Amino acid sequence: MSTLAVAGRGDLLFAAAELIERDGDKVSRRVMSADALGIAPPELLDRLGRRRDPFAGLALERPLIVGVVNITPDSFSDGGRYLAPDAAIAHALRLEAEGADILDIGAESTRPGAAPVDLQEELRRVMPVIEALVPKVRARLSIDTRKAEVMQRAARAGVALINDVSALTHDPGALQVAAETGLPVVLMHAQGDPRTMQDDPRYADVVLDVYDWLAARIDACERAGIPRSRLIVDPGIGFGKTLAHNLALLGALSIFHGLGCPILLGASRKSFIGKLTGADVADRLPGSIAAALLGVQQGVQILRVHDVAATRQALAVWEGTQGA
Ligand code: HH2
Repeated sequence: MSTLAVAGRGDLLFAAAELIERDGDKVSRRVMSADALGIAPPELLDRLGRRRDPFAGLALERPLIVGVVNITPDSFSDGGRYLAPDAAIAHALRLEAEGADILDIGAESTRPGAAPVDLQEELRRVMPVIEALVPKVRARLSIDTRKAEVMQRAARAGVALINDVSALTHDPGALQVAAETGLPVVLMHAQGDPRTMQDDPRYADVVLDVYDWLAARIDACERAGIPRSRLIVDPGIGFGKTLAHNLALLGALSIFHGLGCPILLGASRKSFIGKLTGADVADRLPGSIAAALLGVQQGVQILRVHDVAATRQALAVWEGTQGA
């Protein structure tokens, strides 16, 4: 029996795949063995199978950990703890020591209901922390922002990655600025704006809608001069999604390999864990680890987490069993 090696990885072999075709409201699904996949569009097979290029000098053969640094008063899990620059810098250094490959620095909460932060305030929070960390850390720095000017200033200061939860749609200048920086970009799916996104999110088929939306964002980026090899996709767990939507996406993460980009998963401490278990945000580490492992099992290459040491340990056990 032949297997399909996904994303150029010898450890990510699928014996079967589901071929899904959508035409308006009509969706056809066929589960087929890897031998029979020749009938799938060649371009799709190429995207599924092609080895992912390293980004920011990081290879993607084993999962990478992004540690979250929130310089905000109101983030859903750690708001106010790292608002002072020294506290944010110390936290970032701790996450690096715990094994973070990337540190994602953000100064605007995008939790449900969060109010937007104005440009000057975002710059005032984020730039001193980036400037202090650039000469100090080996880990790559990522800027978590929706604003073109923040992207530009952070890029000049030495960040290696742009992470935009609006996939370069929020700020009309973001596509061009991101292209000019030459940096890799995380395109995250969100439905609606943080303030209202949880009001009544609806999809025809959440997995296919998120997939098609990300495919359209990749096209827009390519047209703006950002090649696919510089893009990372993220289904945006918790961003305009009900519990059922989040669970459907988590169960179908491997479909996003069809976009031909590395996949980032941000499930850490999110509300679906609370909804499933009743755990408060401070007690969601076990559920976060379960979600992270569900992701890497489906070939997710990048995990965005608050608890780096615990995730590192879980990955070490998972990786240990992979070669066994
Ligand atoms: N989630 C959050 C923020 N940024 N970026 C990506 N790519 N993917 C995510 O899932 C994601 C993200 C929300 O988490 P956090 O930063 O801890 O909270 P807040 O937005 O309240 O600051």
